[in-house]
Amino acid sequence: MNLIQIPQYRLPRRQFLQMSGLSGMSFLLGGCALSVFEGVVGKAVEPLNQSVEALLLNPQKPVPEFPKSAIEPNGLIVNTYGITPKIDPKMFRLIIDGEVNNPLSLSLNDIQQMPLTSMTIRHVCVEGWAAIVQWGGIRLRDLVALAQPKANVGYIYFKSADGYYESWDIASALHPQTLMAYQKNSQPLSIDNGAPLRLASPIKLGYKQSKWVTQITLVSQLQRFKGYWEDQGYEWFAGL
Ligand SMILES: Nc1nc2c(c(=O)[nH]1)N[C@H]1C(S)=C(S)[C@@H](COP(=O)(O)O)O[C@H]1N2
Ligand SMILES: [Mo]
Repeated sequence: MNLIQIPQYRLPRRQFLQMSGLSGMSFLLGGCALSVFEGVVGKAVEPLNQSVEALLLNPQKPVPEFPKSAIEPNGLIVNTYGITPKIDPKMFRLIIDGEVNNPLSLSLNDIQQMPLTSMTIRHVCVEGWAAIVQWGGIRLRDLVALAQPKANVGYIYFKSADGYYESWDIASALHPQTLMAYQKNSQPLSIDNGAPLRLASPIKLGYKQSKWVTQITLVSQLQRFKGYWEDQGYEWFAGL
C-alpha cells in the first residue's frame, strides 16, 4: 500500500464559513444559500481523490457535537417523498456488495452486535428547517471495512425500500460520524424516521440521509443515476 498523508479536505471550507460569519447560518437560508455557496466555495468541497485505504486508516476529524440538553425532541419533521415502506425487522437484511472482496448480508441482530456510536448533531433539510437530533447506530466505516473494499472504490450507493436511492463520495461515507442509525433520541427508530436502518451524518444535507436502507453498493465511478432528488436537479455533494 502506498500511503500518503491526506490533508483534511473539509477544513478550508469550515474555516471559510467561520471567517465569513456564515457558519451556522446556512441552514436558515435554505436552497438559495446553497447555490450561493456553490458559486463561492463549490469546488473546494468536492472530495480530493483520497484512496479508500487511506480514509480507513486515517479517520477524518469529527465535527463538534451538541450537548444532549440541546436535543429538540419534536424537531425532526418527517419528510418522505412517497409511500412509507413496512419492513419486518426479523426478515430484514442489509446487503453490502459491489467492488468488495467480502460481500455481506447482515441481519438487524448482526448490526446491533457491532459497536454502538451515539451523536447529537443538527439535521438540516434543504426545505428550510433544521433540528438537533441524537442518533445511535453503527459507523458506516466499520461496515465498509468488514466488506473489504477494493482499492478502486470511490463512491457508495444506498438503496431504500421505498424506491429512494442516493450516492455519496467515499470520503463522506467513511467520515467517523456517518452512521447507519437504528436509534433516535435514545429510542428505537420509528418507521417514519427510517426503521430499521437509516443514514445519519452531520456533514450532509437531509436528503442525502436515506431512510429504510436495504442495500449499500461500493463502486468505482458515479453512475448516471445519482440520487432521487439529485436526478431532479438538486446538488449532489450537498455538504454542510
Ligand atoms: N428513503 C427515503 N429517505 C429519505 C427521504 C425519503 O423520502 N425517502 N427523505 C429525505 C429528506 S428530504 C430528509 S430531510 C430526511 C428526513 O428524515 P426524517 O423523515 O426522519 O425527518 O430524510 C431523507 N431520507
Ligand atoms: Mo429534506
